[in-house]
Amino acid sequence: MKRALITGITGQDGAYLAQLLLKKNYKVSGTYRRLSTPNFWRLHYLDIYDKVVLIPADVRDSKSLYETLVKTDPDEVYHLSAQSFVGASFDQPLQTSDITGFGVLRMLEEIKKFNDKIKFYHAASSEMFGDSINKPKNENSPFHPASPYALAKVYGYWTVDMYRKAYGIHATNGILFNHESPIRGLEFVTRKISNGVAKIHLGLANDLKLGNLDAKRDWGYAPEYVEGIWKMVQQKKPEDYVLATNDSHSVKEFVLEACKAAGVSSKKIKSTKSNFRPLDVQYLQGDYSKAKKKLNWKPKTKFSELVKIMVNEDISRWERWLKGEYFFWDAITSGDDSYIIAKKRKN
Ligand code: NAP
Ligand code: F7E
Repeated sequence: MKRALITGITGQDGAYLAQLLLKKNYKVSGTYRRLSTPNFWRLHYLDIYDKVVLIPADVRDSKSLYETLVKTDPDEVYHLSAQSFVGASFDQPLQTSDITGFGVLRMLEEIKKFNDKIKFYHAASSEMFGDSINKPKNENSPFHPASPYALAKVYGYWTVDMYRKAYGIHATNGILFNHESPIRGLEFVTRKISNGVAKIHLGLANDLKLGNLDAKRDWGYAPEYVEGIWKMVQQKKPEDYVLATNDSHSVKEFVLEACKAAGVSSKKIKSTKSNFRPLDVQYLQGDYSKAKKKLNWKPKTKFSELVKIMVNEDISRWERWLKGEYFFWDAITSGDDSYIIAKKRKN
Protein backbone atom coordinates (compact mmCIF):
# COMPACT_ATOMS: atom_id res chain seq x y z
CA MET A 1 0.00 0.00 0.00
CA LYS A 2 1.46 3.39 -1.03
CA ARG A 3 1.64 6.13 1.61
CA ALA A 4 0.78 9.75 0.81
CA LEU A 5 1.14 12.84 2.96
CA ILE A 6 -0.98 15.88 2.10
CA THR A 7 -0.12 19.20 3.71
CA GLY A 8 -3.29 21.33 3.75
CA ILE A 9 -5.70 18.36 3.76
CA THR A 10 -8.40 20.59 5.32
CA GLY A 11 -8.55 22.81 2.20
CA GLN A 12 -10.54 22.32 -1.01
CA ASP A 13 -7.85 20.48 -2.98
CA GLY A 14 -6.50 18.60 0.03
CA ALA A 15 -9.92 17.10 0.73
CA TYR A 16 -10.59 16.10 -2.90
CA LEU A 17 -7.06 14.72 -3.29
CA ALA A 18 -7.44 12.66 -0.10
CA GLN A 19 -10.72 11.26 -1.46
CA LEU A 20 -9.04 10.34 -4.76
CA LEU A 21 -6.00 8.71 -3.13
CA LEU A 22 -8.21 6.67 -0.78
CA LYS A 23 -10.06 5.38 -3.86
CA LYS A 24 -6.66 4.42 -5.28
CA ASN A 25 -6.00 2.46 -2.08
CA TYR A 26 -3.33 4.74 -0.60
CA LYS A 27 -2.79 5.14 3.10
CA VAL A 28 -3.53 8.89 3.39
CA SER A 29 -2.17 11.20 6.09
CA GLY A 30 -2.64 14.94 6.25
CA THR A 31 -1.52 17.91 8.27
CA TYR A 32 -3.84 20.38 9.94
CA ARG A 33 -3.28 23.52 12.02
CA ARG A 34 -4.33 23.65 15.60
CA LEU A 35 -7.14 26.24 15.63
CA SER A 36 -9.42 27.32 18.47
CA THR A 37 -12.32 26.00 16.35
CA PRO A 38 -11.51 22.81 14.40
CA ASN A 39 -11.86 23.04 10.65
CA PHE A 40 -12.63 19.57 9.31
CA TRP A 41 -15.91 20.31 7.57
CA ARG A 42 -14.71 19.33 4.08
CA LEU A 43 -13.45 15.95 5.28
CA HIS A 44 -16.84 15.32 6.89
CA TYR A 45 -18.68 16.63 3.84
CA LEU A 46 -16.85 14.11 1.62
CA ASP A 47 -17.29 11.44 4.33
CA ILE A 48 -13.56 10.70 4.65
CA TYR A 49 -12.78 12.20 8.09
CA ASP A 50 -12.36 8.80 9.75
CA LYS A 51 -10.45 7.32 6.80
CA VAL A 52 -7.39 9.61 6.96
CA VAL A 53 -4.68 10.07 9.59
CA LEU A 54 -4.57 13.68 10.82
CA ILE A 55 -1.36 15.16 12.20
CA PRO A 56 -0.99 18.67 13.65
CA ALA A 57 1.78 20.63 11.87
CA ASP A 58 2.47 24.14 10.68
CA VAL A 59 4.59 24.92 7.61
CA ARG A 60 6.24 27.73 9.59
CA ASP A 61 7.61 25.15 12.02
CA SER A 62 10.28 22.86 10.50
CA LYS A 63 10.35 20.61 13.52
CA SER A 64 6.66 19.80 13.11
CA LEU A 65 7.27 18.98 9.44
CA TYR A 66 10.15 16.63 10.24
CA GLU A 67 8.09 14.89 12.95
CA THR A 68 5.27 14.45 10.44
CA LEU A 69 7.64 12.76 7.98
CA VAL A 70 8.88 10.42 10.73
CA LYS A 71 5.31 9.54 11.76
CA THR A 72 4.00 8.93 8.24
CA ASP A 73 7.08 7.77 6.26
CA PRO A 74 5.43 8.79 2.96
CA ASP A 75 6.26 7.70 -0.59
CA GLU A 76 4.66 10.90 -1.93
CA VAL A 77 4.23 14.36 -0.38
CA TYR A 78 1.59 16.69 -1.83
CA HIS A 79 2.43 20.15 -0.54
CA LEU A 80 -0.81 22.15 -0.75
CA SER A 81 -0.55 24.25 2.43
CA ALA A 82 -0.66 27.95 1.70
CA GLN A 83 -2.20 31.27 2.61
CA SER A 84 -4.05 30.90 -0.69
CA PHE A 85 -6.24 34.01 -0.83
CA VAL A 86 -4.70 36.65 -3.10
CA GLY A 87 -6.78 39.45 -1.57
CA ALA A 88 -5.52 38.71 1.97
CA SER A 89 -1.92 38.58 0.75
CA PHE A 90 -2.00 42.37 0.27
CA ASP A 91 -2.96 42.78 3.95
CA GLN A 92 -0.52 40.15 5.24
CA PRO A 93 2.40 40.09 2.80
CA LEU A 94 5.01 38.81 5.25
CA GLN A 95 2.87 36.03 6.64
CA THR A 96 1.96 35.00 3.08
CA SER A 97 5.64 34.88 2.06
CA ASP A 98 6.45 32.82 5.14
CA ILE A 99 3.67 30.25 4.66
CA THR A 100 3.21 30.15 0.89
CA GLY A 101 6.84 30.74 -0.14
CA PHE A 102 9.23 29.64 2.62
CA GLY A 103 6.88 26.77 3.54
CA VAL A 104 7.98 25.03 0.33
CA LEU A 105 11.65 25.47 1.24
CA ARG A 106 11.10 24.15 4.75
CA MET A 107 9.25 21.06 3.50
CA LEU A 108 11.91 20.27 0.88
CA GLU A 109 14.74 20.72 3.40
CA GLU A 110 13.10 18.23 5.78
CA ILE A 111 12.48 15.78 2.92
CA LYS A 112 16.15 16.05 1.88
CA LYS A 113 17.20 15.17 5.43
CA PHE A 114 14.62 12.44 6.04
CA ASN A 115 14.38 10.61 2.69
CA ASP A 116 15.37 12.19 -0.62
CA LYS A 117 13.52 9.45 -2.55
CA ILE A 118 10.14 10.91 -1.58
CA LYS A 119 8.22 12.27 -4.59
CA PHE A 120 7.20 15.87 -3.98
CA TYR A 121 4.39 17.98 -5.48
CA HIS A 122 4.19 21.76 -5.09
CA ALA A 123 0.92 23.61 -5.72
CA ALA A 124 2.20 26.47 -7.88
CA SER A 125 -0.29 28.86 -9.48
CA SER A 126 -1.37 30.63 -12.66
CA GLU A 127 -1.17 33.83 -10.59
CA MET A 128 2.61 33.65 -11.16
CA PHE A 129 2.01 34.75 -14.78
CA GLY A 130 0.29 37.99 -13.77
CA ASP A 131 -0.75 40.40 -16.46
CA SER A 132 1.30 40.18 -19.60
CA ILE A 133 0.30 39.79 -23.20
CA ASN A 134 -3.25 38.56 -23.66
CA LYS A 135 -2.48 35.09 -24.77
CA PRO A 136 -2.90 31.65 -23.17
CA LYS A 137 -0.10 30.71 -20.79
CA ASN A 138 1.86 27.46 -20.88
CA GLU A 139 4.88 26.05 -19.01
CA ASN A 140 7.26 28.35 -20.95
CA SER A 141 5.41 31.63 -20.41
CA PRO A 142 7.27 34.25 -18.34
CA PHE A 143 6.20 35.20 -14.81
CA HIS A 144 5.04 38.72 -13.88
CA PRO A 145 3.77 38.29 -10.30
CA ALA A 146 1.27 40.99 -9.30
CA SER A 147 0.58 40.23 -5.62
CA PRO A 148 2.46 39.09 -2.51
CA TYR A 149 0.74 35.71 -3.04
CA ALA A 150 2.08 35.41 -6.59
CA LEU A 151 5.56 36.45 -5.46
CA ALA A 152 5.54 33.73 -2.80
CA LYS A 153 4.43 31.12 -5.37
CA VAL A 154 7.25 32.17 -7.72
CA TYR A 155 9.68 31.65 -4.82
CA GLY A 156 8.24 28.17 -4.23
CA TYR A 157 8.37 27.38 -7.94
CA TRP A 158 12.09 28.13 -8.24
CA THR A 159 12.83 26.34 -4.96
CA VAL A 160 11.34 23.17 -6.48
CA ASP A 161 13.39 23.67 -9.65
CA MET A 162 16.57 24.10 -7.61
CA TYR A 163 16.01 21.04 -5.37
CA ARG A 164 15.32 18.96 -8.46
CA LYS A 165 18.59 20.00 -10.09
CA ALA A 166 20.84 20.23 -7.02
CA TYR A 167 19.70 17.17 -5.06
CA GLY A 168 17.94 15.00 -7.66
CA ILE A 169 14.64 15.11 -5.75
CA HIS A 170 11.57 14.02 -7.75
CA ALA A 171 9.86 17.40 -7.37
CA THR A 172 7.05 18.77 -9.54
CA ASN A 173 5.36 22.15 -9.88
CA GLY A 174 1.70 21.96 -10.86
CA ILE A 175 0.81 25.33 -12.39
CA LEU A 176 -2.91 25.22 -11.82
CA PHE A 177 -5.38 27.77 -13.09
CA ASN A 178 -8.42 28.56 -10.91
CA HIS A 179 -10.43 25.49 -10.00
CA GLU A 180 -13.65 25.67 -8.06
CA SER A 181 -16.29 23.47 -6.45
CA PRO A 182 -19.03 23.48 -3.82
CA ILE A 183 -16.30 23.09 -1.16
CA ARG A 184 -14.37 26.15 -2.32
CA GLY A 185 -13.71 28.71 0.46
CA LEU A 186 -16.46 31.32 0.87
CA GLU A 187 -14.09 34.24 0.25
CA PHE A 188 -13.22 33.27 -3.36
CA VAL A 189 -15.36 35.01 -5.94
CA THR A 190 -17.08 31.93 -7.44
CA ARG A 191 -18.29 30.60 -4.09
CA LYS A 192 -19.08 34.11 -2.85
CA ILE A 193 -21.37 34.39 -5.89
CA SER A 194 -22.96 30.91 -5.62
CA ASN A 195 -23.61 31.36 -1.89
CA GLY A 196 -24.77 34.96 -2.42
CA VAL A 197 -27.30 34.21 -5.18
CA ALA A 198 -28.55 31.17 -3.22
CA LYS A 199 -29.38 33.49 -0.29
CA ILE A 200 -31.06 36.04 -2.58
CA HIS A 201 -33.08 33.23 -4.21
CA LEU A 202 -34.37 32.15 -0.78
CA GLY A 203 -35.08 35.69 0.41
CA LEU A 204 -32.26 35.56 3.00
CA ALA A 205 -30.30 38.46 1.46
CA ASN A 206 -31.20 41.46 -0.69
CA ASP A 207 -28.01 41.91 -2.68
CA LEU A 208 -24.38 40.90 -3.10
CA LYS A 209 -21.38 43.22 -3.21
CA LEU A 210 -18.37 42.23 -5.32
CA GLY A 211 -15.32 44.10 -6.64
CA ASN A 212 -13.74 43.99 -10.11
CA LEU A 213 -16.34 42.42 -12.42
CA ASP A 214 -14.19 42.71 -15.55
CA ALA A 215 -11.37 40.38 -14.43
CA LYS A 216 -11.24 37.18 -16.50
CA ARG A 217 -10.22 33.77 -15.22
CA ASP A 218 -9.83 30.23 -16.56
CA TRP A 219 -12.18 28.35 -14.21
CA GLY A 220 -12.22 24.54 -13.99
CA TYR A 221 -13.76 21.93 -11.69
CA ALA A 222 -11.52 20.98 -8.74
CA PRO A 223 -12.15 17.18 -8.53
CA GLU A 224 -10.79 16.85 -12.09
CA TYR A 225 -7.64 18.85 -11.22
CA VAL A 226 -6.59 16.60 -8.33
CA GLU A 227 -6.54 13.68 -10.78
CA GLY A 228 -4.05 15.72 -12.87
CA ILE A 229 -1.96 16.40 -9.74
CA TRP A 230 -1.72 12.67 -8.99
CA LYS A 231 -0.75 11.91 -12.60
CA MET A 232 2.11 14.44 -12.46
CA VAL A 233 3.62 12.70 -9.44
CA GLN A 234 3.45 9.27 -11.14
CA GLN A 235 5.71 10.38 -14.03
CA LYS A 236 9.15 8.81 -14.23
CA LYS A 237 10.84 12.17 -14.77
CA PRO A 238 9.65 15.13 -12.67
CA GLU A 239 8.53 18.11 -14.75
CA ASP A 240 6.18 21.08 -14.42
CA TYR A 241 2.66 21.07 -15.87
CA VAL A 242 -0.15 23.55 -16.51
CA LEU A 243 -3.71 22.41 -15.73
CA ALA A 244 -6.43 24.64 -17.18
CA THR A 245 -9.54 24.58 -19.39
CA ASN A 246 -8.17 26.79 -22.23
CA ASP A 247 -11.26 28.97 -21.77
CA SER A 248 -11.65 32.31 -19.98
CA HIS A 249 -14.68 34.17 -18.60
CA SER A 250 -15.19 37.40 -16.71
CA VAL A 251 -16.53 37.67 -13.16
CA LYS A 252 -19.53 39.42 -14.76
CA GLU A 253 -20.21 36.34 -16.93
CA PHE A 254 -20.03 34.14 -13.82
CA VAL A 255 -22.57 36.44 -12.13
CA LEU A 256 -24.95 36.27 -15.11
CA GLU A 257 -24.78 32.45 -15.32
CA ALA A 258 -25.28 32.14 -11.56
CA CYS A 259 -28.28 34.50 -11.57
CA LYS A 260 -29.77 32.50 -14.44
CA ALA A 261 -29.26 29.24 -12.53
CA ALA A 262 -30.87 30.67 -9.37
CA GLY A 263 -33.62 32.65 -11.11
CA VAL A 264 -32.39 35.89 -9.54
CA SER A 265 -32.14 39.39 -11.10
CA SER A 266 -28.52 40.31 -11.87
CA LYS A 267 -29.38 43.90 -10.82
CA LYS A 268 -28.99 42.69 -7.23
CA ILE A 269 -25.27 42.08 -7.77
CA LYS A 270 -23.21 45.24 -7.30
CA SER A 271 -19.61 46.28 -7.56
CA THR A 272 -18.02 48.39 -4.82
CA LYS A 273 -14.58 49.97 -4.80
CA SER A 274 -13.83 48.60 -1.33
CA ASN A 275 -13.73 45.07 -2.80
CA PHE A 276 -11.07 45.94 -5.39
CA ARG A 277 -7.45 44.86 -4.83
CA PRO A 278 -4.54 47.32 -4.93
CA LEU A 279 -3.44 45.44 -8.07
CA ASP A 280 -5.39 42.79 -9.96
CA VAL A 281 -4.66 40.39 -12.80
CA GLN A 282 -7.15 41.29 -15.53
CA TYR A 283 -6.90 38.26 -17.77
CA LEU A 284 -5.77 34.68 -17.33
CA GLN A 285 -6.22 31.79 -19.70
CA GLY A 286 -4.22 28.57 -19.71
CA ASP A 287 -2.97 26.13 -22.32
CA TYR A 288 -2.98 22.55 -21.02
CA SER A 289 -1.52 20.95 -24.20
CA LYS A 290 1.46 19.46 -22.35
CA ALA A 291 -0.72 17.81 -19.68
CA LYS A 292 -2.98 16.43 -22.42
CA LYS A 293 -0.07 14.98 -24.35
CA LYS A 294 2.10 13.66 -21.51
CA LEU A 295 -0.44 12.91 -18.76
CA ASN A 296 -3.47 12.13 -20.93
CA TRP A 297 -5.34 14.67 -18.76
CA LYS A 298 -8.13 16.93 -19.88
CA PRO A 299 -10.89 18.88 -18.12
CA LYS A 300 -14.48 17.73 -18.65
CA THR A 301 -16.76 20.20 -16.87
CA LYS A 302 -17.62 23.30 -18.90
CA PHE A 303 -18.02 26.79 -17.44
CA SER A 304 -21.85 26.92 -17.38
CA GLU A 305 -22.01 23.42 -15.89
CA LEU A 306 -19.56 24.42 -13.12
CA VAL A 307 -21.68 27.45 -12.22
CA LYS A 308 -24.83 25.31 -12.03
CA ILE A 309 -23.14 22.67 -9.83
CA MET A 310 -22.07 25.36 -7.35
CA VAL A 311 -25.32 27.35 -7.30
CA ASN A 312 -27.55 24.26 -7.00
CA GLU A 313 -25.46 22.87 -4.15
CA ASP A 314 -25.57 26.13 -2.19
CA ILE A 315 -29.34 26.51 -2.67
CA SER A 316 -29.86 22.94 -1.52
CA ARG A 317 -27.65 23.42 1.58
CA TRP A 318 -29.53 26.53 2.68
CA GLU A 319 -32.88 24.76 2.15
CA ARG A 320 -31.79 21.68 4.08
CA TRP A 321 -30.32 23.69 6.93
CA LEU A 322 -33.38 25.91 7.26
CA LYS A 323 -35.55 22.78 7.44
CA GLY A 324 -33.54 21.80 10.51
CA GLU A 325 -31.27 19.19 8.93
CA TYR A 326 -27.79 19.12 10.46
CA PHE A 327 -24.66 18.53 8.38
CA PHE A 328 -21.10 19.88 8.20
CA TRP A 329 -20.90 23.10 6.20
CA ASP A 330 -18.80 26.29 6.26
CA ALA A 331 -21.59 28.92 6.14
CA ILE A 332 -22.80 27.90 9.59
CA THR A 333 -19.55 29.10 11.15
CA SER A 334 -18.95 32.18 8.98
CA GLY A 335 -19.97 35.42 10.72
CA ASP A 336 -22.73 36.87 8.52
CA ASP A 337 -24.19 33.58 7.36
CA SER A 338 -24.38 31.99 10.80
CA TYR A 339 -26.25 35.08 11.99
CA ILE A 340 -28.87 34.66 9.21
CA ILE A 341 -29.37 31.01 10.15
CA ALA A 342 -29.65 31.72 13.87
CA LYS A 343 -32.21 34.49 13.23
CA LYS A 344 -34.31 32.39 10.82
CA ARG A 345 -34.37 29.41 13.14
CA LYS A 346 -35.54 31.56 16.07
CA ASN A 347 -38.51 32.84 14.04
P1 NAP B 1 -7.35 26.34 0.54
O1 NAP B 1 -8.71 25.74 0.49
O2 NAP B 1 -7.19 27.73 1.01
O3 NAP B 1 -6.45 25.37 1.48
C1 NAP B 1 -5.19 25.78 1.94
C2 NAP B 1 -4.71 24.79 2.99
O4 NAP B 1 -3.47 25.28 3.56
C3 NAP B 1 -5.67 24.62 4.18
O5 NAP B 1 -5.70 23.27 4.57
C4 NAP B 1 -5.03 25.46 5.25
O6 NAP B 1 -5.34 25.06 6.57
C5 NAP B 1 -3.55 25.19 4.97
N1 NAP B 1 -2.66 26.14 5.64
C6 NAP B 1 -2.73 27.49 5.66
N2 NAP B 1 -1.76 28.00 6.41
C7 NAP B 1 -1.03 26.95 6.89
C8 NAP B 1 0.09 26.83 7.75
N3 NAP B 1 0.70 27.90 8.28
N4 NAP B 1 0.57 25.58 8.04
C9 NAP B 1 -0.05 24.48 7.54
N5 NAP B 1 -1.13 24.54 6.72
C10 NAP B 1 -1.61 25.77 6.41
O7 NAP B 1 -6.64 26.22 -0.87
P2 NAP B 1 -6.96 25.24 -2.12
O8 NAP B 1 -7.86 25.93 -3.04
O9 NAP B 1 -7.28 23.90 -1.61
O10 NAP B 1 -5.53 25.24 -2.82
C11 NAP B 1 -4.54 24.27 -2.47
C12 NAP B 1 -3.19 24.79 -2.92
O11 NAP B 1 -3.20 25.04 -4.32
C13 NAP B 1 -2.75 26.11 -2.27
O12 NAP B 1 -1.37 26.07 -2.14
C14 NAP B 1 -3.15 27.16 -3.30
O13 NAP B 1 -2.35 28.31 -3.16
C15 NAP B 1 -2.86 26.39 -4.59
N6 NAP B 1 -3.64 26.79 -5.76
C16 NAP B 1 -5.00 26.79 -5.71
C17 NAP B 1 -5.73 27.09 -6.85
C18 NAP B 1 -7.22 27.08 -6.86
O14 NAP B 1 -7.81 27.60 -7.80
N7 NAP B 1 -7.87 26.46 -5.89
C19 NAP B 1 -5.05 27.40 -8.04
C20 NAP B 1 -3.66 27.38 -8.05
C21 NAP B 1 -2.97 27.06 -6.91
P3 NAP B 1 -6.63 25.66 7.33
O15 NAP B 1 -7.78 24.85 6.86
O16 NAP B 1 -6.29 25.44 8.76
O17 NAP B 1 -6.76 27.11 6.95
O1 F7E C 1 -10.61 36.21 -7.50
C1 F7E C 1 -12.22 39.28 -8.71
C2 F7E C 1 -10.82 39.35 -8.13
O2 F7E C 1 -10.25 35.50 -5.14
C3 F7E C 1 -10.86 36.04 -8.87
C4 F7E C 1 -6.83 31.33 -5.67
O3 F7E C 1 -7.26 29.98 -5.60
O4 F7E C 1 -6.89 31.29 -8.07
C5 F7E C 1 -7.39 31.96 -6.93
O5 F7E C 1 -6.99 33.33 -6.95
C6 F7E C 1 -11.09 37.40 -9.51
C7 F7E C 1 -10.07 38.48 -9.12
O6 F7E C 1 -9.33 34.11 -7.04
C8 F7E C 1 -14.51 39.86 -5.96
O7 F7E C 1 -10.39 40.70 -8.06
C9 F7E C 1 -14.27 40.57 -8.00
O8 F7E C 1 -9.74 39.24 -10.26
O9 F7E C 1 -11.73 34.11 -6.62
P1 F7E C 1 -10.54 34.97 -6.48
P2 F7E C 1 -7.87 34.49 -7.58
O10 F7E C 1 -7.41 35.76 -7.03
O11 F7E C 1 -7.91 34.34 -9.07
C10 F7E C 1 -5.46 31.29 -8.21
C11 F7E C 1 -5.10 30.49 -9.43
C12 F7E C 1 -4.76 30.87 -6.97
O12 F7E C 1 -3.66 30.33 -7.03
C13 F7E C 1 -5.31 31.36 -5.67
O13 F7E C 1 -4.85 30.55 -4.59
O14 F7E C 1 -12.35 37.90 -9.06
N1 F7E C 1 -13.28 39.66 -7.77
N2 F7E C 1 -15.03 40.71 -6.91
C14 F7E C 1 -13.40 39.20 -6.51
N3 F7E C 1 -12.69 38.28 -5.83
C15 F7E C 1 -13.09 38.00 -4.56
N4 F7E C 1 -12.42 37.06 -3.87
N5 F7E C 1 -14.16 38.64 -3.98
C16 F7E C 1 -14.90 39.58 -4.62
O15 F7E C 1 -15.84 40.14 -4.08
